Amino acid sequence: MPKARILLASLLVSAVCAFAAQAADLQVTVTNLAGAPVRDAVVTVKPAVGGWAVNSRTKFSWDYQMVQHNIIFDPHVLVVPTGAEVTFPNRDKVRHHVYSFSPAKTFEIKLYGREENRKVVFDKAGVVSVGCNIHDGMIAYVFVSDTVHVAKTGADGVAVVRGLPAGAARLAVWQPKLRAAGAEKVQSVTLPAQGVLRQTVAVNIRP
Ligand SMILES: [Cu+2]
Repeated sequence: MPKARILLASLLVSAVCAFAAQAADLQVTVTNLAGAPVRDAVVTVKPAVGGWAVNSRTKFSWDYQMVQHNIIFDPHVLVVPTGAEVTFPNRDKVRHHVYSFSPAKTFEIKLYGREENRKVVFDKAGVVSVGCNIHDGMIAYVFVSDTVHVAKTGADGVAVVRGLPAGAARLAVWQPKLRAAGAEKVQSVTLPAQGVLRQTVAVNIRP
């Protein structure tokens, strides 16, 4: 290999390494207007340059599962990558009839009983509202994400999105009770080359 090409190759390697090393984490605290933490808010970050879309090898670290127990769906908000297969196990003694009319995924799992498991593939990005035909109070959401840069807030209102490239990005916070178009609040953010950027987003939440 000519020397110039070796040099170019090693420069490329170091450029890739530098890119990999230069990644920041974004820690978002979501609160309501009174400053109290908001759980089940989904934080999505879309960098203007770079970032990763989900693909068939994407695997989030949690189960793609929405359990029914005590006549509720658990979790209330489930985040999955586009294309994920979600199971809906029934752990109740009563039967449920799970459905959605959402454009991102319209489906119906007809009456099924205890310890029975059903699967649905979520092939389109978007928010899918899930209900039960028998129990009106049962409601949950499958947030189908086309980006890997996504996280959900816990009871402390905190979500951390890791491994983000430096520069301008679009930060979106979605929560089912958020008072805004699409139940989403969007703002721009500038990510550092490394370290943790902490951001608080206050949202108007319906009681
Ligand atoms: Cu039910």
